[in-house]
Amino acid sequence: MTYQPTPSDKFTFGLWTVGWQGRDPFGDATRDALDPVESVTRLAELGAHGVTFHDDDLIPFGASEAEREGHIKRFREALDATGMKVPMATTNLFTHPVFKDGAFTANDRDVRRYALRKTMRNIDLAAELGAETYVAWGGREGAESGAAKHVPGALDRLKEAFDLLADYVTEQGYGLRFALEPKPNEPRGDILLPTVGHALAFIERLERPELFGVNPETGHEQMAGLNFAHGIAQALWAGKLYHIDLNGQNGIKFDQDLRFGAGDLRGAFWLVDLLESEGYDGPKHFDFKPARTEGTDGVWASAAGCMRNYLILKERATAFRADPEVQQALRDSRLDELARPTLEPGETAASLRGDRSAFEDFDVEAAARRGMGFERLDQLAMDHLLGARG
Ligand code: 3MF
Ligand code: MG
Ligand code: MG
Repeated sequence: MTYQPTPSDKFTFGLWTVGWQGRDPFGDATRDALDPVESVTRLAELGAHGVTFHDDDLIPFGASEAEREGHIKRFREALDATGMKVPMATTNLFTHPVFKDGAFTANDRDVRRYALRKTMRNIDLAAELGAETYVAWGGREGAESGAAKHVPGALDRLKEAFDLLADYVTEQGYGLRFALEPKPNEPRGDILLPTVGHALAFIERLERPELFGVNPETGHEQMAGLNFAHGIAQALWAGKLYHIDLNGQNGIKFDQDLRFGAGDLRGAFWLVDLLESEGYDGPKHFDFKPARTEGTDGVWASAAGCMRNYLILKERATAFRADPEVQQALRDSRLDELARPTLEPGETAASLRGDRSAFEDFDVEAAARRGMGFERLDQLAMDHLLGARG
């Protein structure tokens, strides 16, 4: 295996990822700005399928209409020359100080109206460029202190914003769906819709829930100590995994945005196993930050590493599932029984109550003594992940 990605792998990168200059809360930029055209070209050479962007990644904030057109034209030309796609776009509603108290949920009403207009303008561009997904990460929608934000009221405003945007894409006839990106904190002390579960519940309160899914990010769930693969599994189960942000994170700490495969490697293995075995066919989007210790070569090396690690893990997960000993171990652990409904077809609460074998004659102690075989199963997975089998 060469682990050489091709566009059919559907790997995509945000312009802001490889373009990150290494500025952090304690230090200045360590790299020069990257021209989006160069990012498109280099990522195409590495085997990516496409790029994604925030409005301000492509068109510097405050650019005139003529400058805006110029940036879009050069970008389009690079896409045409390389065959790169733009499956997703998003809005920067967090960098400019005007958004310091949020965008769709800012206490200031004029800021909220401005945020909606900024978003609608970039939705038009996203649709023109053929995007299918519009991501919304509410990085500044939150608070640092209790009385500063009336959360039920803020959720009303968030619903109002998304209902309006859904009406807008419907009226315009754009084939766009929205993907909400949860994050527990950073940059706000606490962010609204902190986890996949919060976002899924919120979506059901919207007027057009079918237009909304989630864009979970590996590190965002892991910052809250959650099992990312479990969150993704629930999003898939709900039919709501519209997009995904892949990266690496080492446990509960600041948002590390490591390249995919770095950080929690076992978590990454189970994630790839899930995406591949459940047939997720959307873009595999990397939202990482090449470490600020790296020069330009290191940027491209870490982008290549994201894709390479995904392909290695895909190979390992496929070998794990195909291994006859694993298949036997799965049966020994009764995964086939889990797939079987608990009730017989047509069975009711009354017939269950009438089944003595389910209760009166059930040997609770014998069932309690059965081993589950999970340790052996997990060691087989570990052997595959470490390349010690198959
Ligand atoms: C922050 C993020 C964001 C979102 C992006 C897309 C800057 O932790 O993950 O990246 O992914 O805004 O909406
Ligand atoms: Mg992030
Ligand atoms: Mg993200």
